[in-house]
Amino acid sequence: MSKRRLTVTHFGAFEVESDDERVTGVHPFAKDPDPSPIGRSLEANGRNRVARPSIRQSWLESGPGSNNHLRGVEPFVEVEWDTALDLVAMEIDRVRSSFGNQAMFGGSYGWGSAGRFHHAQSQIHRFMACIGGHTNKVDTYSTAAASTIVPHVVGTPWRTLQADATSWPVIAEHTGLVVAFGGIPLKNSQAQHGGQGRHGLRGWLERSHDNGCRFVNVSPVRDDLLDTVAGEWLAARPGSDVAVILALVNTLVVEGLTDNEFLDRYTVGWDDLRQYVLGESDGIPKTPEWAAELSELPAARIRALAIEMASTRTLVTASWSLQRAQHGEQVYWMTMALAAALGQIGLPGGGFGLGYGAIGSIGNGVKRRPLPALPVPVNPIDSFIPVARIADLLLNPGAEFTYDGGTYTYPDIHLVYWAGGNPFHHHQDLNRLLVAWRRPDTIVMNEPFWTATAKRCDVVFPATTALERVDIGGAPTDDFVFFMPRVVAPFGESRDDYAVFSELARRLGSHESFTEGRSAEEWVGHLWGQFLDRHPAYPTLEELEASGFIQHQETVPGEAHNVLFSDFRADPETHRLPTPSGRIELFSQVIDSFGYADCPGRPTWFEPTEWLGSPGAFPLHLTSNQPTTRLHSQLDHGVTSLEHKVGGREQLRLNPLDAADRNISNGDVVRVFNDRGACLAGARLSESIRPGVVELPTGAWFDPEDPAEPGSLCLHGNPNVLTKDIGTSSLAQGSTAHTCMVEVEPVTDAPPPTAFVPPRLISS
Ligand SMILES: Nc1nc2c(c(=O)[nH]1)N[C@H]1C(S)=C(S)[C@@H](COP(=O)(O)OP(=O)(O)OC[C@H]3O[C@@H](n4cnc5c(=O)[nH]c(N)nc54)[C@H](O)[C@@H]3O)O[C@H]1N2
Ligand SMILES: Nc1nc2c(c(=O)[nH]1)N[C@H]1C(S)=C(S)[C@@H](COP(=O)(O)OP(=O)(O)OC[C@H]3O[C@@H](n4cnc5c(=O)[nH]c(N)nc54)[C@H](O)[C@@H]3O)O[C@H]1N2
Ligand SMILES: [Mo]
Repeated sequence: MSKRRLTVTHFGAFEVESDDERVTGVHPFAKDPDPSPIGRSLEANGRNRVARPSIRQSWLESGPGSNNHLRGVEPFVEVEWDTALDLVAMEIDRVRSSFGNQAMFGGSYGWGSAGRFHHAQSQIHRFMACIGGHTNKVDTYSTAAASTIVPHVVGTPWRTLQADATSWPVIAEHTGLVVAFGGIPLKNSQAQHGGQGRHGLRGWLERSHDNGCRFVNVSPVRDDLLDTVAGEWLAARPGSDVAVILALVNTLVVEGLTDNEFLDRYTVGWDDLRQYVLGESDGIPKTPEWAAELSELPAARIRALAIEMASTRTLVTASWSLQRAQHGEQVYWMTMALAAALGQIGLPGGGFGLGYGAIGSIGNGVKRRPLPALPVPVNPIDSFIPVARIADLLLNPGAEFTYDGGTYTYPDIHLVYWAGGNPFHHHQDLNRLLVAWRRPDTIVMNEPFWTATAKRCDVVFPATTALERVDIGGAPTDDFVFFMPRVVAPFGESRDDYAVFSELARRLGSHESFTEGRSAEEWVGHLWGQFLDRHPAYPTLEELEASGFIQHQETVPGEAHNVLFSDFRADPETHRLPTPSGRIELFSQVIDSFGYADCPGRPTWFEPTEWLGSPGAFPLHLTSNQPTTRLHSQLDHGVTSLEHKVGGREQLRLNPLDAADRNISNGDVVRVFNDRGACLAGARLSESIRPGVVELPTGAWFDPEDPAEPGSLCLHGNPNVLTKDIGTSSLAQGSTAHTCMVEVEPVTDAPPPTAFVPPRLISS
C-alpha cells in the first residue's frame, strides 16, 4: 500500500509517495504555482547509498595517516557501527590531546538538507563546540565578497539586506526599467535554503512586464532572463561589469544627470568617486568608449542606457555570480554607487537589489523570522578560515592570511570532519584540493551517498536523508512551515547525524552537553515547544503533523510592500545607516585603512588576471553557473539531472560560431581544458550563449579517469577541475569560480563516465 506524505526540500515542497521502503512517486505541493522539476529526482533517494560504516583499508589496518595518497583509490572495509565509532572517537581524542582542538577542521561547508533540527552543519558545529572546539569557517561560497563588502558600504548585515529587498509587488507597480547584471535567472529561484512553499518569480517577472516594466539582461547567457518578458540582451564580456557600471556613472556625470541632492545628503565619498570616474585621479576617464573596449558593448548603447536609467524609475540588480569572481567586492560596491548616483534609493521600485533570482525568496516580501533551530554553542576555539580557503589551510599550515582588516594564521590540521557538504563538488581547482587532501591524518564524513568526497575519506558514516526522519522544515524568509514526516525507512544501516554525534560525544565524555538528555524526536518537540512559547498563535506539533504545513499569518507574498531603505530616505538622521558616517559610503575610510592594493577605499576597476580581454592560451571564458536540473551535486543521479546530460556527461553549451571554429557538432563529446585540469562534457550548440563563452554548470559528480593521479581527466564534466583557487581579494577571500578561461576540442573514443560507480567494498 503506497502512502502520500507532504515534505519540504530546498527546492520546494512535494507530496512523496512511498511503500515505506522506497519512494514510488513525487507530486507537487498544491499551493505551489510553479513547482520545481527537480522534485522528480527524489525517487533516487535509495540509489548510490552508503549502506554501512566504511573505513579505508590502510587507515583501518595501519592507522591514521597511512597511505593518504590512496584516499579515493583503495577499497573500504565495511565494519560494525561500534567499531567505527570507537575508532573515530579515539582518533578525535588523540588529535585534540596531542595537537589541540584547533587541529580539527569542522567548518564543514555545504547545503545538506532542509530540516530545522537535522541540519547537518548545525549538528557538526554543535558537536565540535561540545567536545572543546575546532577550526571553523566564516562566510559562504555563495556570497563571501557580498557579505563582507556590503556592511562597509551600507552598514546593513548582508542577510538583512536580502530579506529587506524591495518586494515584487512594488517593482511590478512602480519600476519602469530593471537593469539586471547577471540577469534574474528563473532556474536559480527554484532553490531556497531551508525550503520554499511557493515558487513565485515567474509570475512576478511576467506581471512586471505586463505592467510595462522593461528588462535589460547584461549577461553572457540570454536565458538568464525569462524569454516571455522579452528583455533586451546585452552580452557583455564576463568580468567587465564594473567597467560598464563606471561608464554608466560617467555618462550621468557628463550629462548632468546625477542626483546631487541625494549624493550630498545620503552618501560620503562622492567627490573621490566622481574624480575617478572622470579620470581626474588616474588620467583614465571611464567613458562609454573606454568601457566598450573592455566589455564589447557598443559605447552608444551604454550612453543611451544611462540616460534612460535617469529618466525613469530604475532598479539596478546584480546576481550573486558577479561577486564569485576575482575582485567580486568591486561590482557590488559599484552597483550601489550607480544606484546612489541615480538618487532613487529608498523610492518605490528604484535603487538597487542584489540577488533577485539567486534564490526564491529575494523580493518575496516575507520578513525574516526566527524559526526553531538546533542551538549551536559558541566555538571555544577562535581559529577560522574564510570558507573558500580550505586548500590553502591544508597546504600551508603556519602561513598568514588577511581577512576584512585582520591578519591571521592557518593552523596545522590533523583531522577533518565533514557533514552536509561536498568539497569535491564545490571547491575550485579540485586537482589542487586532491593534493591538499593528502595532508591530514584523518578525514571523517557523514554522508548518505557515495559522492566524490565520501569516496575520498578514511571513515564514512552512512547518514539518513531527510525523507528518513522526522523534522520541521522551512526557511526564515518563506511564508510556510512544514512538518517533515518519515517517508521511507532509513537505508541500510544509516543513522541520523544526530545519532552519530551523540554516540561519538558519549565516547568523548560530552554526551550530556551534546544531547541534553533528549532523543531526536524529543528535540524536535522541544524546539517547536520553545517556538510556541514565543509565538502562541501557531498550532501544536501534533496539529502541524496532521495538517502538514502552516502558512504564516503576518506576511503573504503579493501583499508585501517593502521598499529597501525607505526609512533612511525619509529621515537619514533618525534612521542613520550603521556605517561609520551613518550614510552610504562611496569612499570607506575603514577599508582604505586596511591598505589593500586589491581592495582600496573606493570602488575600482581591476582587469581580471584571466578573461576575454587578454585571452592567452585558453581563448574561451567558462561560466560554471548553478545547474537547472539539480541542487549543486545533489540528486545528480536523479532523473531530472540524468535526462539533461548528453551521452551521460554534463552538458556544455557553446555558441555555434565557436563550435564551427573547432569542428564541434551538437552532441559531440568534447574535452574542456586549461593549465589546471581537463574534463569531458557533451556539446550543446546554442545561440543563447555569447560567442567566446562556454557554459558548464556545477554539480556533475567528479570522476577522474585515474583517481590515483591529481590532474587526471574528469570523465563526467565537473567544472571545478578547471576553475581557479584564489580569493576575491585580501578583504573577503571569497571564491572566484567565475574567473576562468578554457579551450574546448572534440574527442573521439572517450571512456564512459564512472561517477556513479560505488567504491570497492570489503565486508569485515
Ligand atoms: N565552479 C563553481 N563552483 C561552485 C559554485 C559556482 O558557482 N561555480 N558555487 C558554489 C556555491 S554558491 C555553493 S553554495 C557550493 C555548494 O556546495 P555544497 O553545498 O557542498 O553542495 P551539495 O551538492 O548541496 O552538497 C551537500 C551534500 O550534503 C549531503 N547531505 C544531504 N543531506 C544530508 C544530511 O542530512 N546529512 C549529511 N551528513 N549529509 C547530507 C548531500 O548528499 C551532498 O553530498 O558550491 C560552490 N561551488
Ligand atoms: N536550480 C538551482 N538553483 C540554485 C542552486 C542550484 O544548485 N540549483 N544553487 C543556489 C545557490 S547555493 C546559490 S549561491 C545561488 C547562486 O545564484 P547566482 O550566483 O546568481 O547563480 P549563477 O547561476 O552562478 O549565475 C547567474 C548567471 O550569472 C551569469 N554570469 C556569470 N558570470 C558573469 C559576469 O561576469 N557578468 C555577468 N553580467 N553575468 C555573469 C551567468 O550567465 C549565470 O547564469 O543559486 C541558488 N539556486
Ligand atoms: Mo551558494
